[in-house]
Amino acid sequence: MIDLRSDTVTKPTEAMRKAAYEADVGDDVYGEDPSINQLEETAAEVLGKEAALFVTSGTQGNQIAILTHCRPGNEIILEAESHIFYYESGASSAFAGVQTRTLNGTRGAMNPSDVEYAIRGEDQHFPETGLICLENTHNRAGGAVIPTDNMKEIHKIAKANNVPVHIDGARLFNAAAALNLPASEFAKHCDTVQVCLSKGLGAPVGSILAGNRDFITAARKWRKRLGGGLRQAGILAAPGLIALTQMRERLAEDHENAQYLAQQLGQIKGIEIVNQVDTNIIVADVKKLKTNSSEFVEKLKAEGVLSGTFGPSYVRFVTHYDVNRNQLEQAITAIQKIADQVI
Ligand code: TLP
Repeated sequence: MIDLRSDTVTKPTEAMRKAAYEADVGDDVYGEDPSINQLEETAAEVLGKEAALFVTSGTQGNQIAILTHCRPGNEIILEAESHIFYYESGASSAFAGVQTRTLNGTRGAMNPSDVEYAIRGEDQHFPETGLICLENTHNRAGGAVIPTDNMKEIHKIAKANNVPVHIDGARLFNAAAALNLPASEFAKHCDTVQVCLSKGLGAPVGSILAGNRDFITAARKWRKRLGGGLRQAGILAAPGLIALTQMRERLAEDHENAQYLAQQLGQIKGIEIVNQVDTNIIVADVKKLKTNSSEFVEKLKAEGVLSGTFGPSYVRFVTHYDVNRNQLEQAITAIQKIADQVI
C-alpha cells in the first residue's frame, strides 16, 4: 500500500527505535525522566519559549492549552475550518466548557480586523473572550502557510485586548521549512504553541506544548487531570528528540514531492487541484468525474493507494517521509487509471 492518507502514518526510523531502546528513563510524574526533560528543554529552545511539556497528541496539547487559558463560559475565537473546531470531537466544549466563535479565513488566515471585531467587550450579556487560536500550517486550507505578518497583527490586537493567542502548530515545522524561517519566528507571535512530533517528523507518539513557565506549570496539572501524566516516558521522548533535532531539515523534500504530485495530478482529465500547494498537502477535486470522493478513495484503495476524503468531491493526499518518488509515480499511474474509468 502507498499510504497518502496523512503524514500521521509515518513509522519511526531505525535511529528512533534504537534511541527508544537505549533511552535513559525515570518517573516523569516526579520530573525524573532525563529523556523527557531533555526533550522539553530542547523543544522550548527551538520554539523560543521559556518552557515546554510533552503531551500524548496534538489534540491533547490543544485541549490542555484551552483548559489552561480559559474558564467555562469563555468564548474562543478560531478559524471556521480549524482542526480544533472541525476535528477534535467537540472537545473544547466537552472539557473546557467554552463556546467557539468561528471566523471564515482566507487560505486559513483570519482577517485581523474580523478578529478585533469578534473580541467581546465588557457586558453582562457577553461571554469573555478567553483565547484566540491560529493554525499553521492550516490543514483544511490544504497545508497553507499562515504568513507571519498576519500572525503578528492578530497577536498585537490580542495583546491590546488582554487575550492570549495559541497556535495549533501541528505542522509548524512545515511552515518554517516552506518559508525557510526558524520555527521561533512563528512562535514569537503567540503565547502558547503546540507542535506535533509524530507527523512529518516521524516520531511514533507525542506533541509539545510550549509557553511561559507559569503557563506550563498550570498545563502540567491539566495534563495530570486528563490522565496524561506518563511514567517512564523516555522511551517516547528519545525518538521525539530525534524527530525534533534531525528530521526538520528533510520536510522540504516532502514539499517538493507534493509539488510534483500536484503538477502530475493537475494534468489528469477530470481532476482539479484546488489548493495552492505550500507544503505537503494536496486537495484534488473529482467533481468533474462521474464519482464522489468516497467512491474515488475506495477505488484507489483497490489499486493499492490510500487517500482521504476531504469533502463530497475533495480528496486529500499528503506526502511524507515514508513515500518516495518511485511510489509517487505508482500512485499517479493508479490515480490516472481510476480517473479514466469514471470520466
Ligand atoms: N490531523 C489529522 C486528522 O486529525 C485530521 C490529519 O490526518 O491531518 N492540529 C492539526 C492541524 C492537525 O492536522 C492534527 C491532526 C491535530 C492537530 C491533532 O493531532 P493528533 O492526531 O496528534 O491528535
